[in-house]
Amino acid sequence: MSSRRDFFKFAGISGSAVAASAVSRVAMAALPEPVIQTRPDTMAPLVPSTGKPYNPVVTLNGWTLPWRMNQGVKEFHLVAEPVVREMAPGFKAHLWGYNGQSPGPTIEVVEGDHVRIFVTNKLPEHTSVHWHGQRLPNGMDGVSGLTQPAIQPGKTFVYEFVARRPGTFMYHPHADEMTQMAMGMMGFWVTHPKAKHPLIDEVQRDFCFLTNAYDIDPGSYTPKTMTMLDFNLWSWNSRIFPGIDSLNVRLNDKVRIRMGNLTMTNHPIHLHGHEFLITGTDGGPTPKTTRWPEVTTDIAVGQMRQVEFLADEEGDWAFHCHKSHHTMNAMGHNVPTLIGVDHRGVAKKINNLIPDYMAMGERGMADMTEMEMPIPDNTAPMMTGEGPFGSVEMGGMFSVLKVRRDQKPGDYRDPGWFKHPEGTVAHAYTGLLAEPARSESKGGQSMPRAVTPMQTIEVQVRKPTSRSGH
Ligand SMILES: [Cu+2]
Repeated sequence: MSSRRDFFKFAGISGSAVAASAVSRVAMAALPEPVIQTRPDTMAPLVPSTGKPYNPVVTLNGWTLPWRMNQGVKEFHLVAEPVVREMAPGFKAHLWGYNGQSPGPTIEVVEGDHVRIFVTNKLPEHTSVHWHGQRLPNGMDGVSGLTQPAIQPGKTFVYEFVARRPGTFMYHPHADEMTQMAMGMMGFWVTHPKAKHPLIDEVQRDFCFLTNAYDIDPGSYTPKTMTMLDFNLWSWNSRIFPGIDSLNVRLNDKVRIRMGNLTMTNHPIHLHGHEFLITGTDGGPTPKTTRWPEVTTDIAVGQMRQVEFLADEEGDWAFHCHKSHHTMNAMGHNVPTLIGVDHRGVAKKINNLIPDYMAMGERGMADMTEMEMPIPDNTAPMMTGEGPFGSVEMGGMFSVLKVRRDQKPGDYRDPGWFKHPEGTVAHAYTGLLAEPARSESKGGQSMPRAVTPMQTIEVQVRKPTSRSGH
């Protein structure tokens, strides 16, 4: 865990690094020191030491950007730059981000705050920052070409506005968006209410993260930015399971999770063991009359969702995107389904030619996690994560909500795996097995069986190939 003092220690190092770049030392002197984070860990919430008090958020595998008060104005300094992000232990990606990480740091302010954000561009191309969901003067909206000239490499721009409404927001470039978002440029923004708000409850734990996606070939480091839909890494805050930290809470904590989607597809985010309410969107807190219980909420592209629940069930509860391909890491999709196909003979023949060849999937894909298949360097295994009962067979957008009775107040370190009370874990049945009864009812609403046996039809599907083939 890094403290505020550590942040400024980093700032000292990074300050000189920035000054050495294209931005002149004189110009930088008037700006707040840029604070750089070098670690992908979930940092402790940044408790405000200046400005109005609030309950800070926990950014999953991320951190909050410190600010300085300058005559009543909250000043932040974002540095857009190439970064190396560890997406999971043993797997690093060369991304673009802000202040040393992708995503950039979370910005936390209070409703009514006068905010000034300096944005220094250390990318090889121009950029801008759009403050998604904010009420602000049109010229501060960050759409390059439309509301401002783009920020050229080496230049610093200033954005300034009053955070007018409380809620859950994000920021991202509005310049060469396709490239810059595919490279990981984005960040979270939370505006806390200035006083007790009728639609914003106090919570003990307030988490936030962005969903993002990358297409990085196994063994390589840089995302393919032309990919439109077929990404191979589905991440939360540029981390993939088992690299995503668990969400640790105390039994009976009121918990809020804020999520934003900056990928190219929707994500139905699903929580086990609890029901939640949608208490906010990027449009603000939802009216109480619109809230109903759910266990999955679909977050469309460009949307934000804020969910809340009482963590009143102890255990290790899975929390993940419900698109099963989004809980897998890098894999090829152009392979046929081999379930039920006995291809052992073929595998043996291929093995004679290619010793490392592995025939996969005749009993499903789970075998993949058990076999030690050789993979190129710097590649995340397809499905991984070791749990107390074996492989979790998950990757990508997957984490665990850990609800513990004995979590000490104020201590939200990972408590390890849940110790299940005796007799509360599903187990192998060892008694006698009766033949399952097959329903063959002739009455009621069941369809009568055909008198003559139906003709067996074999379906052959052939892919259209060249015209001469048919
Ligand atoms: Cu998903």
